[in-house]
Amino acid sequence: MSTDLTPSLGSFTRAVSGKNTSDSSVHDYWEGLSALTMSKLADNWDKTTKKYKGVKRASYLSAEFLMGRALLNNLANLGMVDEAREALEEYGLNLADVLDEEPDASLGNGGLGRLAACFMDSCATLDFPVTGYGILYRYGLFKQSFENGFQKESPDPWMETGSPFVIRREAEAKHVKFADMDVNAVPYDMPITGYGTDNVNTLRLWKAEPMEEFDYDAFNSQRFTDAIVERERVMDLCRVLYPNDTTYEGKVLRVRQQYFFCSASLQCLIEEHKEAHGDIKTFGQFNSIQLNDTHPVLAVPELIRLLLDEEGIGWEEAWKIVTETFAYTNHTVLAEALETWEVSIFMQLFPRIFEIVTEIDRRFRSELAERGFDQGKIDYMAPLSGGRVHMAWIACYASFSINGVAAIHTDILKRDTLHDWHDIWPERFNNKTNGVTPRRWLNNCNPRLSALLTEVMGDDSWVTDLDKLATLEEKGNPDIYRRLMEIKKANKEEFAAWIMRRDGIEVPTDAVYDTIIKRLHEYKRQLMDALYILDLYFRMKDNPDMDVVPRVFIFGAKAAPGYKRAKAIIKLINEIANLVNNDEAVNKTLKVVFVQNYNVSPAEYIIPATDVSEQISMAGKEASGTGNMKFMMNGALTLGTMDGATVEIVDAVGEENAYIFGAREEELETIMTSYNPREKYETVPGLKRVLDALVDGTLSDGGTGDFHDLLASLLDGTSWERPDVYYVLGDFDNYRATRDRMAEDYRNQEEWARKVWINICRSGRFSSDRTIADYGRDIWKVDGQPIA
Ligand code: AZC
Repeated sequence: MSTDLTPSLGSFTRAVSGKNTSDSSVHDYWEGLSALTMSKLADNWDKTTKKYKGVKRASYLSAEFLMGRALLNNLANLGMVDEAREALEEYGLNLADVLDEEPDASLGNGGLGRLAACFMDSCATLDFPVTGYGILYRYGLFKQSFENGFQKESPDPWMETGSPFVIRREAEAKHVKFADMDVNAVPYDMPITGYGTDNVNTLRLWKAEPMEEFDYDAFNSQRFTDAIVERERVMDLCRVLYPNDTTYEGKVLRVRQQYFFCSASLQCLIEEHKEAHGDIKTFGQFNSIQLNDTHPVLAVPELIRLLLDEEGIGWEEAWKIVTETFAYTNHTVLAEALETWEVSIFMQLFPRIFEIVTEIDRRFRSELAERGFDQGKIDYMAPLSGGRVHMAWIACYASFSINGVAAIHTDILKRDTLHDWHDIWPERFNNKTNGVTPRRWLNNCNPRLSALLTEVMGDDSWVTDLDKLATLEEKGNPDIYRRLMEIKKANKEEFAAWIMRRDGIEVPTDAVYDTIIKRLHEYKRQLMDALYILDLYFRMKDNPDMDVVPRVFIFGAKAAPGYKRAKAIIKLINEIANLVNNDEAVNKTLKVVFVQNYNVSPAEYIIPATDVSEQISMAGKEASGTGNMKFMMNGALTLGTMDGATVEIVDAVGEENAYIFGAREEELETIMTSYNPREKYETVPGLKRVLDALVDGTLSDGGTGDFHDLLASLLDGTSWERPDVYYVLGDFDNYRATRDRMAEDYRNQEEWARKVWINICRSGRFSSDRTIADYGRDIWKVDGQPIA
């Protein structure tokens, strides 16, 4: 049957391929369908953009937006999925294959960047006048592959030939000046469609270009290469996303990137504000700017600069506007992530900004002195101290709101990381527990479960009101439980087919899928997960009759290229996978799968298929986590520590519907003062054997010495670090017992499914719609502005 879309899909595909439809490739169809989708949203996008210019609005400044793929999300929001599927079938194609042609937009490292993407989705769905501002990186996060079990990085050129979902807006370019170069900042806009609304919001990503296409003087005077080199230097600015979510390399370039997108975004906001309201002095009444961690904090001195130097207003007035405008979100308590920069970088790149920071510092110091603070405290908290600029302190001083991303995290900020700030300005502090969008992370990635929820509810209103799932809980019955397990099984089959297609790996589907997917970090303790698997392997070898519930252990993780120990852990997991998967005595029961190049779109296959969600960070270290929420919505049970938002998940479902283990945050400080990992090594049954396997020839690190170092980090520490700072060996025994118990519980399918149902039905509060409604009401003071 021919549908409405068939002829236009043909036209768009011909237009992008320059071929007839039968010679067009699957990729051409992806581009054609994407272009067709853009044509459907264009008018509403334009309308929305115009509407937002006149109202109280918010801007989300973020160095990272981990958007993933756009086509399915846009089709779903436009209600076009079925039509698109049918139209493609007319041309002999299936939708899944076409969707798989789209490269992920990986303009982010991990949680922080993906959160920004979920927020964009919720803002659009709530009709909130919120625009995202970031950087159009040419290369997103590196592509990961495994060579001999070692991580190898290669570039990820995600839009080398353009992207159908990114529109260049040449006419709105801005001029960003550095002491040593002038840059043309060209905005590239991405439409952000919402679900059940006509509004289309915008994510604006800035690209750095030379001011002139070419330096003709240089060219004419034979300095041809100089002209090229200068061009490349400017293009370098946006070339790459720094592949590290806690510490930073390439400092000068990193600071340049930060200033670049902050300046361009602010120029744009000021211009639009003046157009709509005339008076620059009301800027703060019409604009809230959320600083996504410290990366965009240069927006603070830059706004002052623009107000002083371009708008001609005085310092007092400018500072007032600043403090009405900015709000700061902290995403981690890891000390190494609080950015500080050598003052020399500021002096070299932008002396005027340095002058302004110096003045902020002077005023801050005198304000604190007036409040009676001693010099030591003032020096510690000042924006400028020890020859460095402290970005987090600038953020805390300038912002009217400071928030953490889960209740426990905000408590730790108040009590510990930012307690001096909390002492002075307690009213600025608030918690905004993270959330994830139920469109991408349930409705689109898990159509089977979504159909069941819609059927039981009688409509799909849960997609935009996830709290409604709570009303389904009492409808749980053996039939629903059986269907939940069938859906999970079907999702496992889909995952298995995908990983076979993608990496040629075979996985059984009649097993517990037990998953850990997140950036590789010692505090996240993927190592503890790996040690468990090795221990289970040895136990099974010792007891051939041991009755073990079949398990597939899934890993997905990238390590920062310079993070040696994290890379050693990747190699270790791959070695354990080798050992287990190739041993006939266990490989009918256990399978270890390390998914290469973990990213947004692999997560969309992995999460719906997973039974067990591993959230095993050392308590107090994971600010929130958002994977934990995605798993919960998709019916995985949490195996975790009381950390981040897992605490709130347990609060929602009850400890009896989750598997919680390990030392608590409040006891760890005391525990760690007398902790001796060697004692665990000697006394916890099985632990010695597992740890010895790292260095006794059972597992090979390819002669690098990496496993030796790994073991030493657990048992001996280094000159700069105590042993086992993340308490891996301390929590191991409890983790093992809990994980074993969990696997045993899986045997009772109906009881398991009942817990799954409770988890799904109580996941409402982890929708990013709830989070964004909280930001909108408490921080930004914005309302829905529907265009229709
Ligand atoms: C992450 C946190 O580690 C994670 O717990 C949280 O869920 C996420 O932010 C979103 O708030 N942090 C980062 O990705 N990066 C930095 C620099 O904190």
